[in-house]
Amino acid sequence: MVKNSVTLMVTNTNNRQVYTLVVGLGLTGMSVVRFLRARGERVVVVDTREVPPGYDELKMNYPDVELKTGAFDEQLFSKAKQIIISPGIPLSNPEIQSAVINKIDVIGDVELFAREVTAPVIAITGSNGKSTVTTLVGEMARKAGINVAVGGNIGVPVLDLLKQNADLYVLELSSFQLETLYSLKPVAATVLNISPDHMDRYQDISAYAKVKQHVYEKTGCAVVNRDDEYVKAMSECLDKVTGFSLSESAENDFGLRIIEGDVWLCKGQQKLIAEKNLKIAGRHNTANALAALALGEAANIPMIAMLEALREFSGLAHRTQWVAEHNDVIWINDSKGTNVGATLAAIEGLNVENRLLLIAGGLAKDADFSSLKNALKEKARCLILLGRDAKLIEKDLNGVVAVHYATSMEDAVNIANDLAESGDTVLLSPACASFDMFDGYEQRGEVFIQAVEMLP
Ligand code: UMA
Ligand code: ADP
Repeated sequence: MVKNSVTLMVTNTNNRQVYTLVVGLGLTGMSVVRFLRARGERVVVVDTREVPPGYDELKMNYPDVELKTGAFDEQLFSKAKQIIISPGIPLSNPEIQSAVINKIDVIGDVELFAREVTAPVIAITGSNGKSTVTTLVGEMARKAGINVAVGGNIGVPVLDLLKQNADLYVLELSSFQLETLYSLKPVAATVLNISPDHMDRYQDISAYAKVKQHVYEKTGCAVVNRDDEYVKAMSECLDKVTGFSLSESAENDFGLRIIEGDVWLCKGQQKLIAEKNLKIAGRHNTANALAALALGEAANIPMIAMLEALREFSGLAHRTQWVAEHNDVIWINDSKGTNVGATLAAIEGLNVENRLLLIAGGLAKDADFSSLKNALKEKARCLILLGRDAKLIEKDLNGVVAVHYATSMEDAVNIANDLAESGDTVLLSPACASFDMFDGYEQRGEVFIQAVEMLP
């Protein structure tokens, strides 16, 4: 059991305490503590979790930093000189709301980063494809010999990147992070696409899209998905725009052209690389490649290096990752498919008419699964559901495909193995978050892979 510890603090003349309040002690909160303590600032940390993830590190390395766990104490919020909020805490939280009313600066870690960074930044958001594009742009820069740092929502908190003293920063930003970011001026920024996600945190998809749009506000070049209605609407009032599309490329945009029977990624009329020479599969990944090229060009990464990186990049683990071929059945791990749009893209990227067995389910985040109906009708033989919200998925799909229930990932894999016939493909793409059964999507994917490897 952790002991809550708050001591009496010195107040300044405004009756405000001279401390910064760090809300949340996960990856972000811990990086904020490191950053602020390195500047000698006084820091108090709060977290509703009894034993937050950063607990041991804080006690070991910063024994002087006060930590209060459990229910938030409004007094600590209203007396802070500044509040740095972790992305997992919504701004609608009542203690945060009253701090805002009291005119206390409430910002996120990325805002602190933005106030500090001097090198150019590329900012990437969207509902799906963020990590793929962020990694790819990082690889492109590396190929060009640029001292680049890659992080953000992808895993390394942005403040930790500053130590690398990079010449270019490539950041994946979530909508949660964008809610508390005000002064970042990215050399290039993109909203890759918008489809429903985190509907348990936003009122509706428009509210969610509006937060994502924020990334374009101060950018030197807005990279815009011309195929996405939400993103297209965002671009109407922007100055410097480069588009990308899976249709024929307009003058200075990135797009596709068919040249002598092959599909080419092009800039305007200029052909860059044939789609068949990409290692990442599926049209959604071609869109990701086009977005990465547009972002890289805006940041002056040489085209030759970008194309070399594209030829080599084979994608990230847990994203439509080929796992095995077993008894003439192909097994694919798309554990990072954590919302309906991602799962739809994964299914559509497979050439499996009526030969698909989909394993899905977990935490639905208030999603509506009915947009999977057509793809499942066309491609799937059956659906194997697991996790807390499995029943909600079946309800939304309204009998469009046969449903089986599994009690664990191992059970799901065994059921799929029993049902699969020669030539079938089994895809794990849950369309849900994993935290009801796993530590995260990585663990869910690993358990799936292990279960497939154990098959007789
Ligand atoms: N939490 C509490 N009480 C608290 C603080 C947090 O219950 O006082 C809960 C949150 O509700 C959340 C969890 O703890 O469920 C983690 O929240 P956090 O803000 O402490 O998270 P960090 O460990 O700082 O990780 C965050 C991102 N997590 C979230 O936005 C939820 C990580 O993205 C990111 O890699 C990391 O910062 C570094 O920038 C993860 C994520 O799931 C991968 N992101 C969402 C997504 O991609 O869909 C947005
Ligand atoms: P994010 O970081 O936004 O979650 P990832 O690059 O990790 O995105 O990909 C997560 C999943 O989203 C993939 O497994 C795939 O199913 C799907 N996906 C990837 N790129 C796209 C895209 N451009 N459009 C739609 N879905 C995509």
